[in-house]
Amino acid sequence: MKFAAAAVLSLLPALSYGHCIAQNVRVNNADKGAAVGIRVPNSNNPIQNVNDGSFACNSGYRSPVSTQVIDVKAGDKVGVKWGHVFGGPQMAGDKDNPIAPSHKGPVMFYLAKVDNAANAQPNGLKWFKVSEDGLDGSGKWGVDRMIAAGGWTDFTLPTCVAPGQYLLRAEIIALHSANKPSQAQFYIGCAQINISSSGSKTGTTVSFPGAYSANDPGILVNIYDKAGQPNGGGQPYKIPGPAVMTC
Ligand SMILES: *[C@@H]1O[C@H](CO)[C@@H](O)[C@H](O)[C@H]1NC(C)=O
Ligand SMILES: [Cu+2]
Repeated sequence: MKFAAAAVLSLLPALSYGHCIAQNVRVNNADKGAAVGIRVPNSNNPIQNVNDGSFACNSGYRSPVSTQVIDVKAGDKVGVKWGHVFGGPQMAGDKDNPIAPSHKGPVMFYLAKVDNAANAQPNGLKWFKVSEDGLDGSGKWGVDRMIAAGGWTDFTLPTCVAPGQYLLRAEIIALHSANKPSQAQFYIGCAQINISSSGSKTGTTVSFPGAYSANDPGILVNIYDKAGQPNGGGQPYKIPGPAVMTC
């Protein structure tokens, strides 16, 4: 019994956090497979410092990192799958898969042009936003829609985006404790994609780290109403970062 109790106790911290990991890519709903064309961190712990040196693409990847670059066309629906741990659930019936439902917040995608997506270093790149999904009028968040979709977050690649190789940065911010400084949780993963397109555009570019401040209104924020419901309290939610590019 002693051993069993200790084993249960040692599981508790992992169970109570309910974090997540970006781990698959799909194109027009075709799943490319686990850790294919995406750099998957070993740990599901969030980054909480907006100036963290790994804020662009996370760090501590599962080995070997995929050398695949996924072909996509402008106008395609591109998705990233999130799970509580690598593979999805941590155990049978895991209620924190794909992420703990408490972890309300926005979902975003950014692109950065690179020479070779298979081995591009994520730091020092110029990122532009291609998608964002925050709080809707019914009090539902991007994370709620991610959970409803079984961990998938998809967006449509703008038809006017310039062709070439890119890192695709998928990001979720969990805001359940974000009323206190440095308690917003950033989950980040980068996919390796090759865009074919007749377009020539990018959006307003920013740096990671650098684009966000710890006290941005979408990062230091109380998302609860007076009754404790995580619906934004009737206030619109200001998604961090630049505007989504337009064609
Ligand atoms: C990227 O896509 C173009 C157009 O389809 C193709 O010619 C090129 O070989 C691809 N590059 C990589 C690295 O996949
Ligand atoms: Cu968490």
